[in-house]
Amino acid sequence: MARTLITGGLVVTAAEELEADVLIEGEKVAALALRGSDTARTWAESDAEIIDAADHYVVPGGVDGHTHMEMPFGGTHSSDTFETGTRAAAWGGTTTIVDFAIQRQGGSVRAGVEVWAAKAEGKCAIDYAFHAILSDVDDSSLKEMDTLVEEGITSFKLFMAYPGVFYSDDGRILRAMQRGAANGALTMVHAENGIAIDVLVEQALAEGRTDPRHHGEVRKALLESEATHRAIQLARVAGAPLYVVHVSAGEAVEEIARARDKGLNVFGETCPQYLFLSTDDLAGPGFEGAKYVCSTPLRPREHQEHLWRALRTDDLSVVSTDHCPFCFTGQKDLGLGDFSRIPNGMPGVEHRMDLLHQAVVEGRIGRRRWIELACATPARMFGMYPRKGTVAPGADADLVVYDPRAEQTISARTHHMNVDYSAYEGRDVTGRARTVLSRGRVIVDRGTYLGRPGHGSYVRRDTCGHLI
Ligand code: DUC
Ligand code: ZN
Ligand code: ZN
Ligand code: ZN
Repeated sequence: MARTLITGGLVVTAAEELEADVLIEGEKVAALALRGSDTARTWAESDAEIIDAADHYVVPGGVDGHTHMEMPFGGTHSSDTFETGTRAAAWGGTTTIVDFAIQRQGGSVRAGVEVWAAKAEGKCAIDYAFHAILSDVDDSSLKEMDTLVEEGITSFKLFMAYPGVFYSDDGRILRAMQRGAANGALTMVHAENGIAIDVLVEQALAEGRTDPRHHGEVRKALLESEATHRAIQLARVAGAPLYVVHVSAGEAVEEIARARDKGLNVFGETCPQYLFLSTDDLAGPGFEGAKYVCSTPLRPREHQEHLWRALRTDDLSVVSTDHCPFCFTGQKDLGLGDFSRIPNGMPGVEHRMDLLHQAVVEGRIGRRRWIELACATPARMFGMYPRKGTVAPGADADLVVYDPRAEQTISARTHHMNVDYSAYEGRDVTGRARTVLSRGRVIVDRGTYLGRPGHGSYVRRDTCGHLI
């Protein structure tokens, strides 16, 4: 079996920081040994291939629990395929994604999963798993939930937004939550009052308010917090754990914090775009704001401090990307003259680890919290821990040798995502993945891509019942 030794680095996990060497055997981490110990000296003299990590961190590969590769939306598809999107993720030190398989209205949940499995099969550079989106909750889809959970799809997303497309009413959401409470699945909710939003969209367009910035104005923070509150109460009634995706409004954070203070199994996720971007970007010149159209929308800058505080207090527990890229030319411009036709979503899978590391550099969060938010908690939340999300004997050797001092300027000219703009164009960040391993194989090293489509394998996830 191939043996690789990562020497000289500072191992950082959610739990600890250790000056330790990491021995990899095949696809797994075999053992850690403290620097200078007899064990470490014995390893150094063996025939293991050496990766020098002096002056670097050795961290678990990132786990991005929220991506949308090749997602159909508004007559087009998000522009990254599983091949291009997972390659870009690898460049940025992310080694596992969880994408969303969509049940079409009138179709079965399984049919949606099969479509997504076919898109991903043989294409991925890194490991991948699926959540299922329920767009049509009825007796047969509820039954399907049970079998899918047994097959490793252990989380289901419901939309309180997008009437006529993905939307579920409260009764359907309650039923799905009840089923999840019974079969151990985690219910995820897109919490925005889509019925009310559609009224405001119609009024805005009728009044000639058609620019991208109106996307943010109609999708009001109050309609996010109202839906968040409602989702929490429904989850309480069902006795189900709840995961609220892409939280952006301070008022929604307050709802989650209140629920958590009561001891409820309610968890919140946010994304880099809500931490680093704002309605100032959405109000950019001309049609530029379309680059920043996503849902939930970007908020006024003052919301950012609420999100950062919640990341420190654990009222928000995960940072994922909601990576859902659409090209500015040819896709976003479908909404010229009508913001409601701009495909919703932003690129981000490549830069999550670095943007969050920038928050470490700036003293907003600590190093271990960085790994907890980006690796360990998403792995645990979605039933993949400790196989993913940590550096420990028996874990998959998904590892990143991270250079905390490397300077980079984010730009569409140098990124690897298949999209013609960067939401962070020109932003300087300190820190970068130097060497990335996926299940023991080096897939990125010092600016060279060494991975291949199909190396990434499907991860069958455990239930999330342990959260209760
Ligand atoms: N929000 C987005 O911005 N894109 C995809 C779906 C979603 O809920
Ligand atoms: Zn959503
Ligand atoms: Zn609290
Ligand atoms: Zn999403």
